Amino acid sequence: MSAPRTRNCYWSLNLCGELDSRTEASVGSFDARRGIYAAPNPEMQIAAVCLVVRHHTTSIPDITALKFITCGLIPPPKRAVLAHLGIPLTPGGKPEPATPIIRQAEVDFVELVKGQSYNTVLSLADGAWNVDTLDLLPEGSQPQISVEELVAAEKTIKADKRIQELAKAVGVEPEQIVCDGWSIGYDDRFPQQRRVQQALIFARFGEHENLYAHPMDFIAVLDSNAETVLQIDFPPTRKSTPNGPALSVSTTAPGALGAEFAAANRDRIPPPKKPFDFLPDLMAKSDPDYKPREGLKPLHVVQPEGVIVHQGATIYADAGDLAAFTHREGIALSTITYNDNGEIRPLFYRLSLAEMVVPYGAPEFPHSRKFAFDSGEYGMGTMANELSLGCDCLGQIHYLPGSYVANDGSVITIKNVICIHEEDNGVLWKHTDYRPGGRSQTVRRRRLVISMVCTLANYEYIWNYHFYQDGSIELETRLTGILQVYVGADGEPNPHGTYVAPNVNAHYHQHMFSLRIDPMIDGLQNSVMETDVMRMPDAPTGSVQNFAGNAFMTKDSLIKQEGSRQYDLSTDRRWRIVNSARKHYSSGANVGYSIGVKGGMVPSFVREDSWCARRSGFIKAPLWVVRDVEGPKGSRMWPSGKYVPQSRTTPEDSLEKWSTGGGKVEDEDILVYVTFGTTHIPRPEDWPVMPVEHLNITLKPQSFFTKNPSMDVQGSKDTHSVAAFTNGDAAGTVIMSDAFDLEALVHVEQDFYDSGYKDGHDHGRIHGLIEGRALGREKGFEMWEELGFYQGFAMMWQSIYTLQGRTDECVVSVKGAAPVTELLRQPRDAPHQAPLEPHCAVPRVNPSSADASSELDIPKLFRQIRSRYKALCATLGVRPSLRASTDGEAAEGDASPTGDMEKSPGKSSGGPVWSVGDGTAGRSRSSSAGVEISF
Ligand SMILES: [Cu+2]
Repeated sequence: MSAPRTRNCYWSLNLCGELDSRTEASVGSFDARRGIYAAPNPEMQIAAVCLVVRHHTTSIPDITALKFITCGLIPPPKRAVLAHLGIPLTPGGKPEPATPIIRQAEVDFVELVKGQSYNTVLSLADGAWNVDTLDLLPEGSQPQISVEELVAAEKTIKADKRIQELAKAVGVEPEQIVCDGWSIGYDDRFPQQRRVQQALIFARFGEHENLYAHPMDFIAVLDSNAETVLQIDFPPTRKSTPNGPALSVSTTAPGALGAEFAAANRDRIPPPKKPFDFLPDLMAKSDPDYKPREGLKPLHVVQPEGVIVHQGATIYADAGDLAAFTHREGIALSTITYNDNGEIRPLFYRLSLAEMVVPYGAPEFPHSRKFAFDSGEYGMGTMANELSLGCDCLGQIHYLPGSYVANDGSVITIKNVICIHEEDNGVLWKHTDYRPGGRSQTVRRRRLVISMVCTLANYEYIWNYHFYQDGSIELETRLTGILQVYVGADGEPNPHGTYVAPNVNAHYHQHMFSLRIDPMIDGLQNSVMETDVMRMPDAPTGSVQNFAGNAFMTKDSLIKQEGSRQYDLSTDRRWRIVNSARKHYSSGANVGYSIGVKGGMVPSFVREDSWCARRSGFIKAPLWVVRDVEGPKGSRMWPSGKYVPQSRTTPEDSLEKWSTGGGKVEDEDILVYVTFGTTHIPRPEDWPVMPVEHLNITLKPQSFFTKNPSMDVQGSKDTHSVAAFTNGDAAGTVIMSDAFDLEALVHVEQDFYDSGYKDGHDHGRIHGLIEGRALGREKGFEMWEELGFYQGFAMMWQSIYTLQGRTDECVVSVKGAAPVTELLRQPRDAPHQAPLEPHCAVPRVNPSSADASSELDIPKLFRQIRSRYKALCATLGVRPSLRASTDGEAAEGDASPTGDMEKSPGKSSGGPVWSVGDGTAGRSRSSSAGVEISF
């Protein structure tokens, strides 16, 4: 049955659950549709299945006391599911006709009396479950460790008398003992048939306080079925020696079973007492310096018109089978398709986190057995949190529940285990035509998020599957929580860890994940292409083929046989899943999806034959390609085998063994496993709770769509976005707008720049004006001082002439000189040439501001005035005394204050001036410019 699809329905996927399938949920435009495994709700199904198993086993003498470990759905055959959903197997082909799907469940349980483990498969017929098979698991196979077993470990440890004595000896009371149950890792001192855990022990000195701040100096091993302590191991310590740190024991190999503390050859180490809380009320009590950070304003995610459909064209989640949850993988996404302009194109049959391991780097026993397979040994789903609206998830959220089986066969349901919502993720694409008047287009990136948060004792993993409008998918893994720590003695050297706090040793470790990709790129027959980017071979710089030496190219190699591939940084190696049955209309390449691994590529640092790598072969390579093989209990699934706890070698049914099968993987129904991770060298800043770390693996269309499939996404202008800052209040402080939101925050840097620029400009202008005015005043003083001298000179001679009654006497000493009276007369008809009445010609205001178009030439005016003065002096027979300068230059009559100003702005190289601004202006005139007037 195909989902109804409109043009605003793009992504389609099923969240394939344990036993449930048809939750009729509808939030916003999530379109619920009847699932493929039609069955009632999971709680009823898990309980019903376990009841049938219990009844069935009553007649079997070897089975008396049951401990249920897992109960889940066996994935139906792939082709039947695709036929049922109307998804074609070939590019543009027709789906196969639907056939009935028989739902099957499987249960793993432990028989407590004999300590044996069983697997049973049941089928649903006419609404009733019937047992099909019941198999005793091979000796030593252990189903995953249940939540109840982890919790029970603490009870067992606390109750143990010897542990109580050991704790007491370092000041810890019995009720203060706490512990984390852990998978044993690798410890061949215990038979595999015995169901064991190790227990990492801490002290807790107050309710809810951070117990990891107080690690104890011994580690126990317990029997999970008998609930008794089997062994207490005492890690050795290190001492500094001239040859480097030396252990207190002779070897990093395991000690003898039952060995006493003395064998560790060291002193007891009391747990550090200093509290390192993470709950605010406890921090307020325990840390005198603690003060809640202030100033954060509310940030709301508002989706007034609901979710998913945005302006008629964005992403769309068809969450039909809404159980969404498996006890082992947590989120499992199935049958992901993309509606490419009406053609439903299959992409991925199933995506999930199939396995992970966390190897620690300290070699001394028992730290060396510390490497947990958090997915395969505990179950990522069973470790999941119940999420909290408004804390874990913002906006309009659709939650899905998840259920798993309890030891007694009842059901444990986590109500809000999977969160589905939309997020803005910045810009999807943008271009601006930079030319004047050019237009720009910005489209926001909206993503659909399907997420889950899991707590693995001290640590947290956040799993976010992102679906984008450009056809790409991303698995983002976020790591947070509290570091796994052990106690360090005072001054103990620490070559394999970091003291994140005094005596709190966080060992180096890696987080290695295996993403299982079951691809169906335009159909089931797919291949994996490896691409290396390289310099053009045999073409040195200067050669005919590559004269400039710049040429580089790609080399494609098809992976033809099952196996693994290593990453190669030198060739920027990449992989893509392709379908050779369809080519891109333009690039000519096979349609495909590339696997972006750069957000999580990491080499493994444990040795290939280490305890850890023997069990976790998947960490040996970043990429694995194998055939999918469907058996009676489903496809190839688990990289480290189905039964992971206490395994010691590479299981037959595991990725490493499949990859050596030599099967053809060209144009086949294949599986791709991607190993990604991070190396965690702890920082003190990771303590007491680690800020989140991100790893991102992407699946991106490559030659799959004709062009960017998100060109149809509309640009939008968010009306809730406002400027982050206003002009400021009266006190000059910046005020944050009440309507502050994300958009404003995004622009905050530009806003700061703009306001900084404006402030700087305004301030600079004020200083420029002050300086300019001072300079102008100085220069103006010089000019008017000179002019005043000439004017005074003229007025004096005019008075003398008037007194003596001379009118047109001409004492000609300079050829062509005009009569004195004429020289002295103010030529009102030509004010610009008025020589000795300068106030008529020389402007008293800044001509540039009075009249920008003024053609006034002050230097020219000064030259004219000086000429007339010299002519007058010649006529009168007196020696001219030019005021512009006292040196010889002045005699030339060319030096002018304004001329100087033009030549060297800012320098006062003209004649001496009275100082300005000192209150003595006009009175302390320099005497150097001697005035000699002779009659
Ligand atoms: Cu870590």
